Amino acid sequence: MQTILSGVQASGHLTLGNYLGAIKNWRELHKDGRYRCWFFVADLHSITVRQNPAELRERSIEIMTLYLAAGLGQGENSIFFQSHVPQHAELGWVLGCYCNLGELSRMTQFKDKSGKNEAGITSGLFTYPVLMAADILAYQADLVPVGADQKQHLELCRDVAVRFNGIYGETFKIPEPFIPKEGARIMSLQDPSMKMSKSDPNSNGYILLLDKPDTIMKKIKRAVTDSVGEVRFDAENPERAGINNLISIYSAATGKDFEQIAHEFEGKGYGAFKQAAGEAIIDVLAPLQEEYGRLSNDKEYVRSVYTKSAEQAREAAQKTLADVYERIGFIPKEER
Ligand code: AQP
Repeated sequence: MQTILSGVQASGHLTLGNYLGAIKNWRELHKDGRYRCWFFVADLHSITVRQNPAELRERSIEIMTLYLAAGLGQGENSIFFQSHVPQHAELGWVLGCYCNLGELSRMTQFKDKSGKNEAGITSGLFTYPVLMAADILAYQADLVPVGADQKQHLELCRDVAVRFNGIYGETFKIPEPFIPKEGARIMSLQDPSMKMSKSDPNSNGYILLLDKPDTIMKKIKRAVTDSVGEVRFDAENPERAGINNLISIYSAATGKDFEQIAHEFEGKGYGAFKQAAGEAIIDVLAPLQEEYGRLSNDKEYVRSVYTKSAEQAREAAQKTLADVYERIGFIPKEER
C-alpha cells in the first residue's frame, strides 16, 4: 500500500483554492482505497506569521471539521494536528542541518510572503520548507497531493532526502508530487496575477468553503475580467488572466474541459458565464457545508478522530525518527 500525506496551514479560513488544489484530490485518492493516508492541520506552519491565539484555535478546529466533512475521516486514515506529533519538529531540526541557506533563499513563496511583510520576517518563515520536508519524510510518503504553488517546496524536500540518503544510506523514501490537472493554481478573483490565498486581506479575492451562496455569487460577479467579452481560455494573453481563472474554476467544479466551456458560452457574455460559474461553485460546496454543519454539533466525534489519529501518527513518525537518530550517531534513549 502506498502512503499519501498532505496538510493545510491554519493561517486563515479555507478557500476554494485549498479545496480544488488539494482537499478535493485528497478525497479522490483516499476513495481509491489503495493508499494509507495521513492528513494534518499544519498549525506549526501557520505561526510563521503572527496569529491571534483564539482565532488560531477556532480555525484549527474548523479545518479539522472540514476535512471530516469532505469525507476524509473514514477507513485507513489518520487526520491530526501537526502540533500533536512532536516528531515533525524534531525531524525538522535534523533536516535543517542538511539543507543549505542558498536552497532556502530560492523559494519563491518566501520571497512573496517576506515581500508583503518586511517588518516581521521570522526565521520560521524562511525555514518553513524544512519543516514541510520533515512532515513528508517522517511518514515515508510516496505521494504528496498539493497545488502547483507547493511544487518547489516538494523539490527541496526530495533534494534533502536524496542528500541524507547519500550520506547515511537509504533512510527516506523519495516522495512524488501529485498536482491536479484542473485547479492546480486558482488565482485571486481581484488580482489574477496572485494566487488565491486565505490570508489575502481583500476578502473579495477569495471564496471561502463556508461562504454562503449569496456571498459566493457576489464575489464571482465582482471578479475582474476584461473588455473582450468572449468566454474562451487564452493562456497567451496576460490581460485575460481574470477570465482564464474563472474558466479554470468552472472547469474544476464541473469537470468540463475548456473547449466544452467555450462552446457552452459561445455568443453569451460574461454575465451569463459568471452566473453559471457561481452556481457551479455553490453546488460543489453545498454537500460539504451541510456535512460541516452536522459535524460541528458532534465535537466529541471530531475530538476522537484527531486524538486517535495523533497516536497513530506519533508511532509511525517515531519509527523514522529513531532510524534517523541512530544513523546520525545519537545515543539511543533508554526507556525505563
Ligand atoms: N490558490 C491555490 N490554488 C491551488 N491550490 C492551492 N493551495 C493553496 N492555495 C491554492 C493548496 O492548498 C494546500 C494547502 O496550502 P497551505 O495552506 O498549506 O499553504 P499555502 O499554499 O500558502 O495556502 P494559502 O491559502 O495561500 O495560505 P496562506 O494565505 O496562509 O499563505 C497546498 O497543497 C496548496 O498547494
